[in-house]
Amino acid sequence: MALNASTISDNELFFGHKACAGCGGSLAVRAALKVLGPNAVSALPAGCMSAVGFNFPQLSFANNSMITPFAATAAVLTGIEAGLRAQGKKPDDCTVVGFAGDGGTADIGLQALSGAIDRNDDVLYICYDNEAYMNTGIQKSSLTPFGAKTTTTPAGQHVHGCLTNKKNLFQIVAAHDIVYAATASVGYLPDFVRKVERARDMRGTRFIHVMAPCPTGWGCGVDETVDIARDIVDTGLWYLAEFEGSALSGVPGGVFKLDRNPKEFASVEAYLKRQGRFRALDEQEIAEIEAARDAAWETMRARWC
Ligand SMILES: Cc1ncc(C[n+]2csc(CCOP(=O)(O)OP(=O)(O)O)c2C)c(N)n1
Repeated sequence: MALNASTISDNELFFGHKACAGCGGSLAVRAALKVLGPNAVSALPAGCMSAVGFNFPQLSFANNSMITPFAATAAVLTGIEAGLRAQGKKPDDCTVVGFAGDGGTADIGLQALSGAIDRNDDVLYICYDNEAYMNTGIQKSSLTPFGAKTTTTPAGQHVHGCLTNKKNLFQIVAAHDIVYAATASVGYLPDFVRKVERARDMRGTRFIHVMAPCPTGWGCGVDETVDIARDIVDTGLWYLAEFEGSALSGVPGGVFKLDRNPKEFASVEAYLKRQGRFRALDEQEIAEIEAARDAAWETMRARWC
């Protein structure tokens, strides 16, 4: 019998998704949608989450959701929000939310995101960061960290993976004086859930940048996702923070806050060594990564604490 929407019941439609085992991105999307509920309207650009979530008849989104052009996540969110407003829907009842990868956010989608923040459109934008263009086979994005091997930053005898540093997306977004921005990690899920709840209950543009490991691209075990997502925070290579813009904090330029300020960091070397993508790094490069971490924390502690 041919499969189409009229021959399939609602229950049969929601079979789950097609993500790789251990996918951190799908964990982030699932947790966020549990907070936002069935009335949320979501938009996803080309990337893993749209590729694995919309395989008819195995659709995994139980809320209204659509795929956007790669560069247009935030612009489509703007349109959805205007449409819901025209229909008389109350923003408190249905969050308009985007889920885009690091490539779709920090590279190709950045100008659309910047425009939405500038207009202060009433939307929530969640970037799940797996540190590369994973859906097309692990190419470097501007959020790929120094030293990571990808198909476009190979590791060989002379060059050991990615030569550039991770772009500071959180601070780029905060520099817009956005209402609310936060960083998070699927390794600290209650913290992420709390931030989604906070963002849900605010109006204007809100942004959450959540670290979401990808075992396929990172070269780690499929049962290590959550542990590695904790480890990256514990090593200080990622951080949990919030920014409240001037509209929320009343302070010109806004206020940054560190949600976790570890007295001691976990071993960077151990974190790097458990992932195949960093296998080629030598001692000096590992020391450089540690030094960059220390410099970043010195600045954050001096300015935000
Ligand atoms: C304009 C355009 N360029 C390139 C592509 C091909 N493409 C589809 S998904 C993807 C990778 C997306 O990477 P990211 O945004 O980091 O999300 P992830 O796949 O890691 O979830 C690319 C390059 C496209 N769909 N549209």
